[in-house]
Amino acid sequence: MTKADKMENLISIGELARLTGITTHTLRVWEKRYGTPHSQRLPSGHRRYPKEDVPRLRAIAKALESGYRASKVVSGTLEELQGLMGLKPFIEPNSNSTSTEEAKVSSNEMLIERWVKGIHMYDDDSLLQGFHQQWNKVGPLKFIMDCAAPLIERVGTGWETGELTIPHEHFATECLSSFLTSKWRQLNSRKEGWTAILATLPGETHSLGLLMSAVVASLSNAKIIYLGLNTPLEDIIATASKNNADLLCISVSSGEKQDDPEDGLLQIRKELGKKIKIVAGGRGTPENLPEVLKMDDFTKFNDWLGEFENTLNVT
Ligand code: B12
Repeated sequence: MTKADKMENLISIGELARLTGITTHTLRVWEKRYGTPHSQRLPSGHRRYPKEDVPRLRAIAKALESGYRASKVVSGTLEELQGLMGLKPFIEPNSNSTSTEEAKVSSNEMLIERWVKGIHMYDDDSLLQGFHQQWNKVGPLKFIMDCAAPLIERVGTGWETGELTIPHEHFATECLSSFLTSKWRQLNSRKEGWTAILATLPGETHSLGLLMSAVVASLSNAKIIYLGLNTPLEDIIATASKNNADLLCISVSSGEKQDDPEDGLLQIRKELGKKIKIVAGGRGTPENLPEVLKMDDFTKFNDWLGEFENTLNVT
């Protein structure tokens, strides 16, 4: 390849930003922080990038949209990113039209109904395969928001109306629980960031809210200590203190058999140092507790985690 050919394959930072939707500022920050995308400098000092970087950076932009953190994806190869996200989102046309939105909603409803059919037939193979496919297609955050949460809701309604039995409900929650557990543990395999403890209060028997929180929290750099269901208050407090936790996440379902969540949360808040933030979610979470952040929406939780992480000064 001649020097002229090489130059023809190089583009400016502005052009790269235009082609990938990633701002020039972000591209510079990533190069400084992660060493990629790597630029060559012209004698004038201006940056030039190989055109071949465009598909990889588009894949990174897509992964960020799905909730992955920059630190997890910026250094990935195109193949790794495609594996992480599934190939399909990259070749789908970009459209914001109402009809596309409607089509998405109805196809999502059809998807949930297909899974409910799998639950009726106790077909765990097809259910788990469906979860994997959808996860790869839309990414973790959308999977939680658009698939897992609506499925749980739908199972709850099915149980209330008598369409689904208690064994169906147990079967569905077991399949989803094992799937979410394997996924958040995979995402959390890099255990070197700040520390988040995830737990439920004494008497809690519903775990899916906490598992979904674990998936979302795993998109950050946090090392997660997952205590799960029905944890005594003193153990939550001791674990958070001994491990210098930065964040404690509690999920409170609306199950009537648990101890009073307000008392539990107030006691934890009182005994933990103020440095440890507490976030609680789930429909049984009491309102307006001092210094307990109530948060139900996982997109907001994900955004909040990003901001919180910045205040901790970790990457
Ligand atoms: C799955 C399920 C079960 C499973 C739980 C399995 C498991 N491992 O979790 C099983 C079958 C065991 C079960 C048992 C029971 N259940 Co149940 N169950 C449900 C169901 C369908 C989902 C519950 C759930 O996981 N909710 C938690 C999350 C997913 O929902 P959420 O609270 O709205 O939270 C949202 C957000 O706030 C966010 N979120 C949650 N936590 C957190 C945390 C953070 C940090 C953040 C940021 C966000 C967040 O996530 C959700 C997103 O949509 C609900 C119906 C429903 N639609 O919720 C009934 C439901 C909770 N169960 C109910 C009942 C009554 C029971 C039983 C008492 C039934 C019985 N008679 O035996 C038993 C309890 C047994 C006991 N010993 O206590 C009732 C509670 C009613 C009430 N007000 O008390 C419900 C509402 C069903 C109903 N409509 O009557 N249940």
